[in-house]
Amino acid sequence: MTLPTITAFERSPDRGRGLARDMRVRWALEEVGQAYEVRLVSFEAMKEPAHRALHPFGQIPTYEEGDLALFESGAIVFHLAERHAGLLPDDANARARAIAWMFAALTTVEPPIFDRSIAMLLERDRTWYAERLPVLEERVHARLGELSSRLGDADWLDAAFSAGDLLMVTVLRRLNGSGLLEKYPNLAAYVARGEARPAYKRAFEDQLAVFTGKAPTR
Ligand code: GTB
Repeated sequence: MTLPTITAFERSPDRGRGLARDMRVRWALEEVGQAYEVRLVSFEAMKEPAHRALHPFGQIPTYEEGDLALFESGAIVFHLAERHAGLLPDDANARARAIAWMFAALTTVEPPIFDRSIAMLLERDRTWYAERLPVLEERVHARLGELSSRLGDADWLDAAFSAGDLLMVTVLRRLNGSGLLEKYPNLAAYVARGEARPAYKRAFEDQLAVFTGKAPTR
């Protein structure tokens, strides 16, 4: 049987820290127990017509399964969650709430976190950088404070771990080591809880192996 194939960076700029968005797809595949193959693509190849036929914006990750080709990490995770058990609850209302958390992760929490990262990565030499950074950090704090209040002392955003938590943890991970997440101990513990899941660890090791050139552990 042909396995689904995802694409990932041939050389990820994060040096194997699992910050590129193939990580969330790998994690979802591991959570549902679906074996997969990875095709590594260079920055040049991503912009070639062959890859753009899969991904209109010339990016990773993509997902191919039989005659289905998907792009957008959120859509891929949602597809996996719909086709396999383990990432969305059976109860219709709980399922709808988990999907709401998927959207919240990608459209409410990720944008300010991503904007801050991009500024730090690409805009440090701009004259307005010193003024802009605190504004961006304040936006991140606003979202973290709200999320922290909602999570409280619960383990996961709703009753059980779901695709909503998977996406939220991958989004918050980008703040690891920034000092921002650490101001919200329940969120830091939430991220650590996600990272402690066996499926997460397998996905992380596999993407790290691309960077180190070492064979994955299994
Ligand atoms: N909305 C799309 C999705 O969710 O799938 C966004 C996909 C996307 O941003 N892909 C990035 C990409 O292909 C990789 S993940 N970029 C190449 C390009 O646009 O030419 C973003 C990313 C890149 C690098 C790091 N890093 O090194 O830390 C982290 C995240």
